Amino acid sequence: MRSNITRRNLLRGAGTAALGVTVAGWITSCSSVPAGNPATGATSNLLETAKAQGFIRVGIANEPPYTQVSPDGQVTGCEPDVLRAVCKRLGIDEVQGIITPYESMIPGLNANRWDVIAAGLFMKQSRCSQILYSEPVIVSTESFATPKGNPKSILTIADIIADPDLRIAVLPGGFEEGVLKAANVPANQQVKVNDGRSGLEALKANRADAFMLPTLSLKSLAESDNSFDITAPIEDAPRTGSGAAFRQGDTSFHEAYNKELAAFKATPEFGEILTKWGFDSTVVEGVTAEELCKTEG
Ligand code: 6CS
Repeated sequence: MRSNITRRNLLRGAGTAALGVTVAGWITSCSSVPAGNPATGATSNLLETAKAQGFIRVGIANEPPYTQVSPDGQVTGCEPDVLRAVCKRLGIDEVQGIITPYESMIPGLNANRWDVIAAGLFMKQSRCSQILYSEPVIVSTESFATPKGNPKSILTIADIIADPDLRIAVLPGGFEEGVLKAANVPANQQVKVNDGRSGLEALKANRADAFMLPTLSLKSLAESDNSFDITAPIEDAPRTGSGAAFRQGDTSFHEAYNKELAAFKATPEFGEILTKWGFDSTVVEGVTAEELCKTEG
């Protein structure tokens, strides 16, 4: 499926700290959607504004298969493809992708740098208390990447806790970091890496003994790098999933989106998108955001 996001629609947000470093050639007008404010009760009309301007801005990561940006700037991946399909049903023709680290996604959303997150930002208590998640689109698992043969036999979080000499690479502010923190894995056993490729580099350079990332993300990395093994899904990592995420003041958009998402899930296209990106669309059936928002961390 070719996205209708053209090269000009991809911006690179370097995170709220750097405030909007954008990549020349992909700059396009940013929407000026007034954010709602749950504290004052002010609500925005994101839906009408986005329909009127013809686009909505989405925070993404570029971590296939959840989000993928091709060399010519095409923004796809499981979550943006579902977002695009549901937004079209809402009368919003285009989504503009803004690449940003996971740790910046919620601050950037609440700073009105983008209007929605569709990046596989997994649901958990600390996130669900800050933003409004749609009902889940995917439920997925976590694995470890290890050197070939998994020489340190790292299969579970418990294995890491049992050996203080083990070092685990994780993304800063990522779901995996939260899992290690909830399991009381000491900070000195955690090696912070910026993305999938730098996690694999940490393994190769022997700066980490394993790298924790979603199973399907590691499988995507393995398509172009055969230097590592991938464990089975980590048994003592919590199950969770993701969907689109909105500002708490955008309640009317959130409601309209969920209604259209439920209708879209009943169409063959939903399953086609998930299958294309390697997800099993049946796994999310019957799973709710309320349930996944109980995930610790
Ligand atoms: O929710 C997160 O923070 C994690 N989600 C994905 C798709 N990859 C890594 C990230 O830490």
